[in-house]
Amino acid sequence: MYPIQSPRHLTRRQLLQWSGLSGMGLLLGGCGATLFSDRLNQVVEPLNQTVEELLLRPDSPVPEFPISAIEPDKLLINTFDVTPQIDPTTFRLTLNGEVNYPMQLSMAELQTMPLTSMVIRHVCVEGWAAIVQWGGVRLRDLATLVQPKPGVRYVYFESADGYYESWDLASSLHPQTLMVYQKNGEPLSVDNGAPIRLASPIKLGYKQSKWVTRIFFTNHLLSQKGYWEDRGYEWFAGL
Ligand SMILES: Nc1nc2c(c(=O)[nH]1)N[C@H]1C(S)=C(S)[C@@H](COP(=O)(O)O)O[C@H]1N2
Ligand SMILES: [Mo]
Repeated sequence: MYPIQSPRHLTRRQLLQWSGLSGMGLLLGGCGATLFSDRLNQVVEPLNQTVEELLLRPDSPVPEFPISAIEPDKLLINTFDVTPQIDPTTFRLTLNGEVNYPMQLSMAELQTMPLTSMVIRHVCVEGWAAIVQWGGVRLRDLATLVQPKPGVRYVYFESADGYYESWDLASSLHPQTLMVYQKNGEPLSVDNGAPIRLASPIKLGYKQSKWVTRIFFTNHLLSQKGYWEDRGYEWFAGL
C-alpha cells in the first residue's frame, strides 16, 4: 500500500533514556533543539505546526472507569478471518511513511516507553460493549519519536491478518489513543491482538486494529480506507 522506507533501529541506550522522560509533551516546548533531540543525539527540526499543535492541545479526555467496573467476560472476540500467530521475540512494529525517522521497534523497546493504562468502554457496532482496561504506549509518543512531516493528515494501521485501518491525525494523537500490549492487567492474549493492538475510547471497535505490524503516516487517504469501511461502514466512526 505504501513504500516501505529504510527503517532505523533505536539503540538500547536511546530507548533506556525513555525511562527518564515523564511526558513527551513537555519536551516540545517550542525550542528548536529540544531536550528530546539532545537525548537522541541528533539534529532534528522542530515538529511541523499541525503536529505540534495537536500534541500540545489540551484534548478533553474521555472519562475513565474505576478498575472495579471492568467487565472481563463481555469483550467478545471479533476477528474477520484467521488469527495470526506472531512471535513476540522477533516481532518489530514498523513506523514509516511521511516521517523524518522511520523505525522498527521490538516489544522490548516499546515496553521501555512510558506505560499508560486506561479503563474505557469498547463498543462494537454489532451491538455489544465491554468495559476494558488497556495498557500500552500512547500513539502520540510514537509520533513524537518518528516525527511526521508537514502535511501529514492520516495514519494507516496494517495488521498481520490482512486487516487495515486509517485514522485522522487528530484522533490518532489523542492522549487516550494507545498501542496496547496489556488487557485487564495481563499481557494481551493472541485473540485480542498480541503482541500489540490499537485501543481508544473515541472510536468504534472496528477502528481498533489488532495484530498491528505497521503504522504509516500519510498526507492522503488511499482508495482503501479500512477493512470494514471499504465494505460500507462509516470511516470516522467516532464515539
Ligand atoms: N486485525 C484485526 N483487528 C480487528 C478486527 C479484526 O478482525 N482484525 N476486528 C475489529 C472489531 S469489529 C472489533 S469489535 C474489535 C474486537 O476486539 P477483540 O476481538 O479483542 O474483542 O477488534 C477490531 N480489530
Ligand atoms: Mo466490532
